[in-house]
Amino acid sequence: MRLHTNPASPFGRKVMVTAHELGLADRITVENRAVTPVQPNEAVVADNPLGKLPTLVLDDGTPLYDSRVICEYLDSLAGGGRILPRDGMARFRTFRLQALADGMMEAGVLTRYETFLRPEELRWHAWVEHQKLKITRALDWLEAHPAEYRGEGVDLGRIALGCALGYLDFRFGADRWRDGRPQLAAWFEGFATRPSMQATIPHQL
Ligand SMILES: N[C@@H](CCC(=O)N[C@@H](CS)C(=O)NCC(=O)O)C(=O)O
Repeated sequence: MRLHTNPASPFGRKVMVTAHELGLADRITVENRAVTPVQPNEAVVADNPLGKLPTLVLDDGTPLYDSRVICEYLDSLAGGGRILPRDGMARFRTFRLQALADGMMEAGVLTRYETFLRPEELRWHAWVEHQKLKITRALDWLEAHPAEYRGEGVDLGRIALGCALGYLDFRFGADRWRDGRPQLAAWFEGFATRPSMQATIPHQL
């Protein structure tokens, strides 16, 4: 399998952390790509009309996207039920935590595009402020609901959350998300030591 990704992408990291946790990382050839919404990469577009990372290409040439689909595929390849409870509310709580973490990553990536990529004179400050407020509200909710992510083992919700918090450290360290959030900070301190997280620390290409 080939993975179009980038070491700075939190969604790409989610896929690679999942692959490491499932013992599948050595079956994936990483193809690092530089993409932005205004600079698509031809090789990525050939496999995914949206031009987004991550995109996985199976050995028979079938492309899979987005990160949620890829992570579910990897779980099924590893036998199923490894990082996603098979049924019951536990399954939907895991999906919900993933959705919350993905939303934080999305708000972070959009903020990054708006503040880094968009020409200064075209920037919309209120829009950035409201993307950041999404992240703040999500962090506050997580601090108030530690039972949603604490506990033994690893699942897709926790993987996504680890990648979202790692992305905040990588791109928005000055915002100090740990301040006033000791439960979440303590959880991340432990989760970040997992070999899967250590093997995928974000960096610029
Ligand atoms: N929902 C997608 C989000 C992926 C995403 O936003 N990827 C960014 C990189 S972190 C991207 O490819 N941006 C380029 C673009 O939007 O054209 C997923 O879960 O994979």
